[in-house]
Amino acid sequence: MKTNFLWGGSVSSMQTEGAWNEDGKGLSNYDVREVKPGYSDWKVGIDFYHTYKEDIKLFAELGMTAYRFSISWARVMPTGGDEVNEKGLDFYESVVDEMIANGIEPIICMHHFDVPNKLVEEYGGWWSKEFTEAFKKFTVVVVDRLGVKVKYWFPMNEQNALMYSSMLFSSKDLPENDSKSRNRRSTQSVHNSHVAGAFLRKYVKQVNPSAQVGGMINYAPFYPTDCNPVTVNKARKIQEMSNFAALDVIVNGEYSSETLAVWEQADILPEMTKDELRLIKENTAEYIGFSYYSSRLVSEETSDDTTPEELSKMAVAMMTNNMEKNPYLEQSKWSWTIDEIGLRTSLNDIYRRYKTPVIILECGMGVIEELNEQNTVEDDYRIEYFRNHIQEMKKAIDLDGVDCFGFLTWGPIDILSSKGEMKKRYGFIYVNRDETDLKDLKRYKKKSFDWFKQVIESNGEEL
Ligand code: BGP
Repeated sequence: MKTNFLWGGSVSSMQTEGAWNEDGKGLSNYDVREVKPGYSDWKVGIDFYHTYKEDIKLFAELGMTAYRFSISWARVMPTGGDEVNEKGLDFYESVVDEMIANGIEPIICMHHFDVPNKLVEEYGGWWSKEFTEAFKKFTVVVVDRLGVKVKYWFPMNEQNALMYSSMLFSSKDLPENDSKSRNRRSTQSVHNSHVAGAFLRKYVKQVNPSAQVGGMINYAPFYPTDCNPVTVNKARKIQEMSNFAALDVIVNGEYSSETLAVWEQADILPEMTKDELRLIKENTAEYIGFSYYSSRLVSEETSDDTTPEELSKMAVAMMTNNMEKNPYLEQSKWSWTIDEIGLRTSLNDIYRRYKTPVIILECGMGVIEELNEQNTVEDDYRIEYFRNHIQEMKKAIDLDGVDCFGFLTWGPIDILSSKGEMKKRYGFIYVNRDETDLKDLKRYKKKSFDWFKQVIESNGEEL
């Protein structure tokens, strides 16, 4: 392991910050979302907006050397128009300063699915050119303020999710049965997001040539359930379109021939100008970040339609805990398979194809937990989970020659899940609240805190 290997954690703005209507923040698409019974709203999160100094102290005590977070667009630009909220920028600058003072490298993800709601009302989502232009303005404002202080940047969380989802954001105006229009919206969203991502990389480098600009996807290996060549080819094709279609553009600056063929066949090619394609080609990623949670199965019955709408059905199956069970693997309570060898496979798949340094930006397992009488959680399962995953990562580095420069866990401190659950806990630090009762929001170290601290101190030697 390299001596400057980054160890740390990742979060997003809306899952942590709270302060939903404070200091000039505008309404985001999350603030206006319907809250289903048993889930939390997004108003308080874990109150990081007010507790960041104490939280960063805890992260420093844990030994973390990197922390990846996102910028709430509506906190910085309340309506997504030209108005800038200086207090929002001040907040992020203080967070960055605090991290640097504590020896923690900030890694900024500009966009983690939360946007000013006004933009959604006006333009719908990523398929709109106006929306994409608004993102560029947001980028300029944030990079002008933080560009010289922050070394690691990337534009979007799990950029391939744009491929999966025709829902980013409102598609209410489209008839249910009009799948061609939905697919076209997805491919246009994908393309516009690549334009936006390339713009961010270009602008960051302009402001700070020594910064490192990357890209990020969610990676899952797709295993064929049998050796029938039909199944094997389906798995390959789904893997190609789910994982590599986005990475090819992010890292090589070009759409793959397979992506273009699939889109052409389905008559869903997006509009792409020469200038946009040049921007994409000239501003590729210097590192690849990915989130890793589980592997997936492809069987003979799986559809080999790899248009965005079909791929999104697979992603939805995962998010709704409806995945096919792999008989060789355990699953979490949310039916996500626990597959540490899949992490080694993923690292190899990505590094061999792109020969570009990689960083694991999310990894973890959601668990229902309660504080015991000693005000801690005996989370031996988390220790085991991370021990196994780190061991496999080390094999990828030491035995397979992968250039991996960091391991960041998802939610090093308990945060709201992507759907707004508090019971799905990932952290080394327990936060005392549940879905609807905010309690006192106090932080408590779990047993895994000391274990991960020792892992970092020994640079991955003592597991
Ligand atoms: C990733 C998202 C995160 C995060 C994580 C865990 O896909 O980038 O926002 O929440 O998944 O998912 P969940 O919170 O649903 O357990």
